[in-house]
Amino acid sequence: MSEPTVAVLMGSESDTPKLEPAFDTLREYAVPFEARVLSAHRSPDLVAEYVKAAPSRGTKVFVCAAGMAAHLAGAVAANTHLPVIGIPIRAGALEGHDALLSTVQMPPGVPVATVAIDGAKNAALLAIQMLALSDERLAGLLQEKKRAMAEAMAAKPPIV
Ligand code: RP5
Repeated sequence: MSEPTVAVLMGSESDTPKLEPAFDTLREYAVPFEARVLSAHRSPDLVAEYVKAAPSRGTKVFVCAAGMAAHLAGAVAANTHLPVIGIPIRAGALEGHDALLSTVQMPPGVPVATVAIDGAKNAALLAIQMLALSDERLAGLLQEKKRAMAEAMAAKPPIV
């Protein structure tokens, strides 16, 4: 099995359905990944251990999803020089607004590139765009997709 170039981490099993679009997108581009449940609050030592070992396993980008007082992406970013993309998950009484603010408002020095609430597909695409900086196959595929998107829009008939 190939090494996981992208590590997709989530705070709870209950987040899994929200991450399906990320899994589908990474598969579509044939990017090797693994997905793990690791909680910044429930298993902080495991998070640090996993993140520190990840570069030696071939990981280049982290995608981290969590809901409520989400701090998984921040906790991961605290332990690595690799890029971290955060997905705030819609969950609990505040329906993702809490997770959005916890994920996006990182203090200076420890960035987390935050996508929309439940924005798993864009998180995967952003990870692929980062990898494409040094991967011509991925760069070519991304360009093809952009062209196809523009063509599909141009082919739409007028509404009225
Ligand atoms: C967060 O709390 C998880 O990422 C999840 O979105 C939320 C609820 O977790 P569970 O109580 O369903 O495990 O840590």
